[in-house]
Amino acid sequence: NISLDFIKGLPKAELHLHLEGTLEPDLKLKLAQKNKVDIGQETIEEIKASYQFDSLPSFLNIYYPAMNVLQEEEDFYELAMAYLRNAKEQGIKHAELFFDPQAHTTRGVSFETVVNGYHRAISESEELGITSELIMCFLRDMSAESAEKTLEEALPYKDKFIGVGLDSDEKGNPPSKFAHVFEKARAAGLKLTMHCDIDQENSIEHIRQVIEDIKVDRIDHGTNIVEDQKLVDYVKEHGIGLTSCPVSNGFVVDDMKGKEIIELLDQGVKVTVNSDDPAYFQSYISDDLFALATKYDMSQEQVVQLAKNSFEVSWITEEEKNRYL
Ligand code: ES4
Ligand code: ZN
Repeated sequence: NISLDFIKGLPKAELHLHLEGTLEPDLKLKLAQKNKVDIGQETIEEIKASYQFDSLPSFLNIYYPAMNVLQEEEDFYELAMAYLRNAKEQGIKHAELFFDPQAHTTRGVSFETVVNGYHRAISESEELGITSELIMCFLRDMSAESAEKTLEEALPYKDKFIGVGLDSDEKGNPPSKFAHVFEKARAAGLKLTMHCDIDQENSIEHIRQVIEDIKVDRIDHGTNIVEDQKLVDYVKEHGIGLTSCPVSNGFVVDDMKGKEIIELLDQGVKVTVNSDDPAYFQSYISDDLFALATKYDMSQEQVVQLAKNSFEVSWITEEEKNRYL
């Protein structure tokens, strides 16, 4: 049997984590008081009780309004630093972290405030023994024009992030809607990844688009790919990684999708385990690995392979990978 301590001790990379999803109730309360933002709750217990949902839309309806407490550069810095300190305890050696600029610019916080705060934190992470990078996500339930505007605004800061991603509500918002802005991001030298959420409408068609049309470097979630062997063979041959989030899956579709994760692992696909929004799902990366390993009675070799995969499909250099593999 695998212990949580064994899992915490395994060197890991976190590749699917939304920085805004690391907002713990205590920091939310502190920032609300500092910035004089009325969040509708007055104690940590009340905030904890408010973090309740049973589907993706019900989650997103709590998640985005919570961000109102993030106002100043220092707030973004503090949020990311709190995550990085926790990451060290989880045995994370490298982290590629999503952030959602549109969730802030649409409520009057400047892009510069967001990116400078987050970037200051990640540039200090090496003092904790962790390397880290930022990935800028577009909100797919906003327009393609808004994504284009966001990219344009972000390009002067492109040395501060390594790639672009796509998150928020997938229903009715296929990857193809963002093909042009992703093409521009690639031309600017950025890496590409997109969410293909669990059990979405048109799931296989969306996965096909991200692979064949957008030509992403990685896929976030995407485990429905097991339904199409040709696509499985393609990601396997091209070393395209899948970033799975079992505890998050458990919340949004009531199934960790362990069967699919293990099936892909057994086929040699570079699938990884990650935490998604740990403050909301109350599970940091080692908890995700432990929950999965325990529920599906995984072998030590399988768990070690998941951890190795996380470095293999990360965007660190080959030389850095050799330190971990
Ligand atoms: C997310 Cl769980 C989930 N799904 C889609 N977008 C997201 N952004 C943050 N968490
Ligand atoms: Zn996600």
